[in-house]
Amino acid sequence: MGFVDYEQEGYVGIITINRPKALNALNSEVLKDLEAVIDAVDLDATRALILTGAGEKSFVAGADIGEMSTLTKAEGEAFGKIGNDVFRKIETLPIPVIAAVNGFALGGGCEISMSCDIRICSDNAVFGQPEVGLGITPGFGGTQRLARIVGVGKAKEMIYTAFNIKADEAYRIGLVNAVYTQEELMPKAKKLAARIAQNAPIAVRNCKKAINDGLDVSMDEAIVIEEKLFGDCFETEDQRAGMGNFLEKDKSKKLKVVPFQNK
Ligand code: DAK
Repeated sequence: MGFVDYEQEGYVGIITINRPKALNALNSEVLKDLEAVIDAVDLDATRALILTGAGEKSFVAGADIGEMSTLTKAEGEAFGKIGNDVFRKIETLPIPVIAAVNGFALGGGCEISMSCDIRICSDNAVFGQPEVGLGITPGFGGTQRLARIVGVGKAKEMIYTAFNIKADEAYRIGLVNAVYTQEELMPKAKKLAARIAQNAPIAVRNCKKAINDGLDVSMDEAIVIEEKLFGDCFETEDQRAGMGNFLEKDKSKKLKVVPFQNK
């Protein structure tokens, strides 16, 4: 559809932002297409998503500066809301999302990668929050998510200076989990997604929810969230099959997780 492609490979869905002439910059049309593609994902048949950008140069080079340059305050707020809604949708999707960052991830590009659960990148990737150089603040969650991922000091340094960092530095500060060559990036992303998809889907979903929801509250409240989601796994076919396989002591037998079932 439009500026965003979707492919399904088994239990894994691959979303590609496809506007390479503008280095996959996010204008309102791209954001609307992205939202529609995410809304259309069959969550009963998909256990992990990969988000990437078309072409060899850029993941997402930020929000569309041309479109933003003429916005009024009210339009800027409306544009920010479309972006924030989509990013939050990615962050709170029940299934894990892997950002396969294949080049520039600047401004809104860095921010969208941070709304994903896991980031891996190619060795030509460049991350940064250049907004203060454009007279704005990172407005798609950058001031919030970067500090949570890399720590307050490093986030403030990156945001205040607007310096970009390369893949090796992104790895060093924990912004990405791994760096691969460009050729290796998608196969590695698919392998990681397939590994996640092999596991019990209800348990994986509950882990995502426990981690995300727990980070927003005190440890006492977080432990209660964890307890509920732990208990929720019991009596599922996944739990019975997973534990049953272990107890049968039959190592030749693979874990037979059942397809996700809406309870
Ligand atoms: N927007 C629009 N077009 C872009 C773009 C962008 N962010 N980035 C690149 N392009 C376009 C270029 O204009 C160029 O188009 P043509 O001239 O060919 O028509 C084409 O992509 C190729 O780019 P370059 O010719 O510049 O390619 P180079 O290899 O020389 O440079 C670059 C690549 C990534 C270093 C450079 O393009 C660049 O600096 N791009 C801008 C990066 C940037 O500053 N990104 C942050 C944007 S600010 C908000 C919420 C969020 C945000 C804003 C508001 N609210 C809550 C309201 C987010 C803001 C941002 O993301």
